[in-house]
Amino acid sequence: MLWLAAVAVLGMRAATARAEDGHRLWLRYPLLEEPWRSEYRAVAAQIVDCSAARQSAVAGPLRAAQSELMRGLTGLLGAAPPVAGRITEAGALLLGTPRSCALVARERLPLRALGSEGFLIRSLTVRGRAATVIAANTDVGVLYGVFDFLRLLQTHRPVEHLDISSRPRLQLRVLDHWDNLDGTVERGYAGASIWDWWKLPDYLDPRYVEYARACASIGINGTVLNNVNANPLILTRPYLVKVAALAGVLRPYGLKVYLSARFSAPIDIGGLKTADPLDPAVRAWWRSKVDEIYRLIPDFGGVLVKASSEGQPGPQDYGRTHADGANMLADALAPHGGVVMWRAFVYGHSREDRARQAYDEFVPLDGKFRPNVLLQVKNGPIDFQPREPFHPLFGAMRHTPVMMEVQITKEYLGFATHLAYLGPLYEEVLRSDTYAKGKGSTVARVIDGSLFGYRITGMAGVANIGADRNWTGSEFDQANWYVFGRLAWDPTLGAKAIAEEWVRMTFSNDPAFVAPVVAMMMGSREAVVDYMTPLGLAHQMATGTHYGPGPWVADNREPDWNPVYYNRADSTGIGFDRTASGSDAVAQYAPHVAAEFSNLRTVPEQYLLWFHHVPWDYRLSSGRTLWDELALHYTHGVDAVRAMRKTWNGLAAYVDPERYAEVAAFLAIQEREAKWWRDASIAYFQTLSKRPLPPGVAAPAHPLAEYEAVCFPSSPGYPGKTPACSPPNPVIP
Ligand code: GCW
Repeated sequence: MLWLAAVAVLGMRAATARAEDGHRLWLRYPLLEEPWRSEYRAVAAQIVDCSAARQSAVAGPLRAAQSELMRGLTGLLGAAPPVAGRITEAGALLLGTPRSCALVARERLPLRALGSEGFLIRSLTVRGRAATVIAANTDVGVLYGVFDFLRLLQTHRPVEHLDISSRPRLQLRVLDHWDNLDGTVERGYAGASIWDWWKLPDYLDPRYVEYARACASIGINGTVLNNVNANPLILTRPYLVKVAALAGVLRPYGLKVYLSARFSAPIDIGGLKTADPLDPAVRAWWRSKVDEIYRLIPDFGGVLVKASSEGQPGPQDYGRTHADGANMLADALAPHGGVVMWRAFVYGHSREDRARQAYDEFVPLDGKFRPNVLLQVKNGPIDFQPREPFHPLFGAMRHTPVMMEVQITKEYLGFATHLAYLGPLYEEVLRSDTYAKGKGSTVARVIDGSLFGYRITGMAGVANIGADRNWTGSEFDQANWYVFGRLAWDPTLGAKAIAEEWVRMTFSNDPAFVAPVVAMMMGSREAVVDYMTPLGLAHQMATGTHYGPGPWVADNREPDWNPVYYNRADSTGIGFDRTASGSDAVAQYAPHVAAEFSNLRTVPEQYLLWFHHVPWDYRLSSGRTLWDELALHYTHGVDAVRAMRKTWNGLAAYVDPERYAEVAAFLAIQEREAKWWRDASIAYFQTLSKRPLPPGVAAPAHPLAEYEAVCFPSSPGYPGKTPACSPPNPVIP
């Protein structure tokens, strides 16, 4: 009981002392107003610690669950509810598994279908008293149930007559940290890495527990600690000891640890002359390395591998296939129950169309992978753009589990300062229909395994987390971490409903705040698409940093690093012909989808320039020419940001001054940069289209040459690689 009391006291102090700096994410648990406080008090009048063996005293998910419940209720209700070993009053909260709690066992609840992570929350009568039971087959299921129950309270839902059961639809729900061992984060915009490798394993930053709580609260159950552009040192003994210490902190929250493995590690740190996956010495090295890892971390999740991709070493260096490489690692991991997440992000520069390559390389290998290999495929065929059609590998791998990788960090969507809620992006791809087995073969059904019967399923999100107080570099980017977890738990949930949950928990339940903010979030990603890459354009960002517009860039060594490679704009028109008259990448989709995308009349306009090279005077569904429509989209994007600013300006009364000011300042940055994007893009494309701007569309503020000269001596997320800039010209935006 003592620790419960201690947690309660600490929780209360914390709630009053801390400024609203965003650190508490969606787990703020502010004091509820009436009538909710009294209503919920009646349902949460008592916590019953029914674990006969006092399992809740042992560090683990059950203790985490009890402690979270106590923390949440203390904050929300204003006082810690009493804890007792048995039910003594109405409004008891009972949590446990049939094994940990006899009272739960006696209820004979329908738990079987919940699997090892699902939970049930039910209002019932126990020993003549009204009670709410949060039950699961496992302790971690109970933890997820507690977070769900607290979510109901935080969002003002009725809780008197509950009958909820929930289980994750995907097995691996993982964050991929692109964190380097020196503390930098590739494509990270929230400060340094949260992993303090220098002080590990001796010092365990309290942040690790906070991170684990936040992940568990949205069902994330795995974390890849290091960058896919991997430093092999992570696999050396000193680092593995640090990893084991971290794993110990994360374990009670159901989080498994994974590592990115560099394919050449046998050479880099093993002293071998080769990393050929068929070489017996190499195979033996990996087996013993993996055995060593499991001796230190018995529940280690497995490895993530970027190989033969973007300059990383891989099996192709030895004339072997991706399957040869993945299977070698899979064989080493299989005896321990570990998995290999093998990335399909591959491209070679000489190709006519980079969008084709992953499909061309991997489809012939379908069925050749070991059962513990998952192919990790980005949501679109190029690279986390503001909008891409779904990747053609979804639906094409019938015998190899395909998991989806999305980017939570906003490398291509304005870094941390642009407000872009990614729920609609994730939802759009999850709901895309691959037609692999006829209508209804959505990407969600591919990755949840129901379409092809995959035995392992998963979704990965490239984390947007760093050491900034608010974790993600901005308040609204927290929503992207949140929505990723919720959709990985259940890809059929709606982005809008999730946004609403998040707003209510993070800011306020006041309808006068919730409605406009949710609307603003739901439109925000489309605004970015409009001011950066409308109508199916992609990869128009400045080289390397990916900060700001660079549609004119043509001087990169590798053709497919150049925006002009993607926009293909010339005097006749703009867009990448991926139909049969061009690269024919469209043929990689199922015939129904290919036919829709190939046809200029049926291709959704949002993908128009992704699949077609279109004359400037081509008439769109609006009746306007492509050129006019393009200019209007850029302009709408800027207008939408202006509207977001206006909305936010009207909401100061509902938000604490700290967070209000941050969002307001970032929206001002976003407006300036959106205008920069619009102006620079229009200025460039107009030199090719040679057409006047439609009425109502303002001319760019500066001549093209000025936009082309913009160069930044440094920018975040691109450690050590920022291009030389002389003289630096930060005049625009
Ligand atoms: O989007 C690109 C990024 C790289 C990244 C790569 C990948 C980790 O610009 O920074 O490298 O994708 O996904 O491997």
